[in-house]
Amino acid sequence: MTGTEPAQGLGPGAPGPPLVAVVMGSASDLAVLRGAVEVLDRFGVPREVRVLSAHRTPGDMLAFAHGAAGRGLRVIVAGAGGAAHLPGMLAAATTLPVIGVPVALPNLSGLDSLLSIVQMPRGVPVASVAINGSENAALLALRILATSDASLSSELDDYRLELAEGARAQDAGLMDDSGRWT
Ligand code: C2R
Repeated sequence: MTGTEPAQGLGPGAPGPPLVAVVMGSASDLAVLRGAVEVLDRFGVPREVRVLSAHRTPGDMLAFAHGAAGRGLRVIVAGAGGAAHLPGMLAAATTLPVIGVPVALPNLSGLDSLLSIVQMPRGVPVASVAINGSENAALLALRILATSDASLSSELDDYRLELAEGARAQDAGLMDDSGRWT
């Protein structure tokens, strides 16, 4: 993946210079990170998608991190599994906010990834979402962008109301006509 061409069934994304980068340690993480890409596309926010690894391609990863802010990126979503050093190493090399997505691998079910991401040393912050929670990582990135984008902020408000409507519909679906739980 280069970030400029559609990869493995991902569409091209919204047009324009990317504001959010979705980065993963391996293409095997795409099944999880796809959710983040879909959320960004739904809100029409330009994004790029990269495979970069602190372990396998440390030079490429550092070059990406050093150039990210200068290219206009505002937030980095970084997913990795196992010894998930990628989000922390990106955060070490840029001041852009980095949101980590712990990817679950079979052996330790993602607890290893989660702890690798959240246990950062003082001074080098990385946010984390739940194991495999890539949609929330994208939504958090959108909330960061929305602090300086009123139109995006109002779209996120609409989304919140949509969620509430869905929950109310579930609630209503569980009650019989007399308002009792079925
Ligand atoms: P493969 O499936 O390619 O063997 O990768 C990836 O994120 C993936 O979940 C297995 C797992 O290794 C992870 N990986 C990292 C890093 N690079 C790759 N955690 C890194 O730099 O942190």
